[in-house]
Amino acid sequence: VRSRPCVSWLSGRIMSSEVEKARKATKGGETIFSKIIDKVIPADIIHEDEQCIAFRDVNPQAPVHFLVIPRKRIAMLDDVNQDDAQLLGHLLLVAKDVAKKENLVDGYRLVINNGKDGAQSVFHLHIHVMGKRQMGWPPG
Ligand code: TR5
Repeated sequence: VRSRPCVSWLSGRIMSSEVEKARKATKGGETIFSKIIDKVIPADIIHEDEQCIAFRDVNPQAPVHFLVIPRKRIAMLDDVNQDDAQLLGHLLLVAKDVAKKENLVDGYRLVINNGKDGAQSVFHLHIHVMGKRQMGWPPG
């Protein structure tokens, strides 16, 4: 019986420092994003309402790169339930509206990293919105 070759999805790829950070990140406690919501630390906030805020990513992966995050402390997508359905819809609508304000007329990419394999480094749910460049597929 021939054994199957072991394929590593990371082989042949460069693991970015962001991914390395994500692989070490752990869930629990206050995050840097709570401090941004509470205005304890500064961020370039481009949208605020009663349910969420949007601010520019400090390490942008595209000419326009912002994050939409709920004020409610939700660590990751895995933790949402039916009670959060309206909030999740709201986050998507805000992502679309802010993308329009940012003039992303030729399209944009939304990303939610969930957990270690998803390369999540900050355990406060967030939607990445990236635009003003051609995205590739599949994502790394
Ligand atoms: O890897 P995930 O999906 O968890 O994404 C976390 C994102 O948060 C990364 O794209 C980081 O660049 C971004 N990030 C991290 C910090 C930060 C931030 N964006 C804006 N402002 C930030 N501050 C003040 N501090 C951070 N540690």
